[in-house]
Amino acid sequence: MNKKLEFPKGFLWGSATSGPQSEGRFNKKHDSVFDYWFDTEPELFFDGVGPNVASNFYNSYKSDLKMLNEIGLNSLRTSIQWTRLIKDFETGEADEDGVRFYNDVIDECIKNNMIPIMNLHHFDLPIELYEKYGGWESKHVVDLFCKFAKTAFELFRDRVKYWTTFNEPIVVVEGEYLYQFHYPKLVDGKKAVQVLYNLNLASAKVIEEFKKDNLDGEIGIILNLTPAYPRSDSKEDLLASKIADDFFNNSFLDPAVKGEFPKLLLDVLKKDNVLFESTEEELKIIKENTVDFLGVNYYQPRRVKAREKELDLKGNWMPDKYFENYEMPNRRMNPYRGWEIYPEAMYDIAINIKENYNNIPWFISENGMGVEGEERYINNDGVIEDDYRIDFYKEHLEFLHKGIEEGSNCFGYHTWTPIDCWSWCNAYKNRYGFISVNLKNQIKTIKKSGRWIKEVSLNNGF
Ligand code: BGP
Repeated sequence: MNKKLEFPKGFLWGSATSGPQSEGRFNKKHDSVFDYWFDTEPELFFDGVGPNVASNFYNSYKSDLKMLNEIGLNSLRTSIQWTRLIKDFETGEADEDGVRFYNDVIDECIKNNMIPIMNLHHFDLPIELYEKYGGWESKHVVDLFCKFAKTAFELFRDRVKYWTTFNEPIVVVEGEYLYQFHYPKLVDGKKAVQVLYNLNLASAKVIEEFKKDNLDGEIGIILNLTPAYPRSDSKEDLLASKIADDFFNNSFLDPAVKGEFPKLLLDVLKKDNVLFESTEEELKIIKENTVDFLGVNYYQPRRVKAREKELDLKGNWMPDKYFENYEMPNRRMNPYRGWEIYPEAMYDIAINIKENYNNIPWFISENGMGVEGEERYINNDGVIEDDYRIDFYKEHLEFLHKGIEEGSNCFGYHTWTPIDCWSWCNAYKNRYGFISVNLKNQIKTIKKSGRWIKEVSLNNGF
């Protein structure tokens, strides 16, 4: 029998969701870019399902949070929607119903013995701010985001002790400005780089705001790290992989933890004439306002080789100029999501943070496996037997544990996601939850993995 894996005392066992993916649009005074996109092009969303109802959390948070307590979670991350909390974006004035709702959610979390971790941005920019100012292209929007954050801190900081500024900010850059998987689906390298900078600036400014009051509590950022693995040890492949790592991971990781951008990335952007516009004062804010902790979302690695054929960019700029992705022979795949499964990366991430990022406190803030058609696995008692998900988690936890044993400062493991939720353009195609949702009647049922995580959380290991 395998030896029991024991995790550090006080380890967070939990799960993550977001406002736009769980709440539904009920009583929301403003629309986010995703609300707007769905209203204008519903055919782009799997089965035509949008964010209108999601998993109905706005109406069922009390019973949902009770269920999460029932499956043993001791912590939960969700996000406060800018479009729900704020009535007036220019002043940061709060909406009454938004305040009531998030107050209740926080209180219910605590009542159910779960530490709330509150995130401030999960791809849900208000559409008005895109239309009026160009969204994250604008530094005025950076300042409006700080006003929203300030309002949230004033209202909820007495009970919320862990905050994060952004979830996966690089996805905003990739989805909206490079690879066309989020609205407005532009392909514009120069704007992409400015947005990358502005998001870093926004995170640092919010941290500055948070630290002003000298109250207790900690603030971090959630980054999706997709470690780049080079095809070979050739000089060319290694350089390609380093540039990919710098663009997709370190462009946020370095400023967040060390207060500065990776040098190689700056050199490349300068050489190609696409460096962002910055001021001395802003760079000082970034330098001085680094995170207290890191959240790491890990799903898949990136396999990289040097470019074999030059890309025809037609005058545009793309980071892909410097590398190509390739398919690792014999790789394991999640066929539903099209992502490689490579649990070993959990260890590599743990050691990278330990050795190159001051061994900063960090936790896995998302890890999970989306599966289509889970009804196939319903047993006679009506429970989905998702053994594949349990195996996936176990394997990833084994490699995480190895990193912790070697001294990496990891304080928790959150899966994506507690209750099957709405996943952007994939809508409800792939299910990730410990708890399933019947979309016809919103009935929620604990899956086998929900029973499993309860044992793990109780035993602080498995
Ligand atoms: C992460 C996002 C989540 C969630 C998850 C699953 O990148 O932070 O919001 O959606 O991925 O991915 P997907 O929904 O694309 O299957």
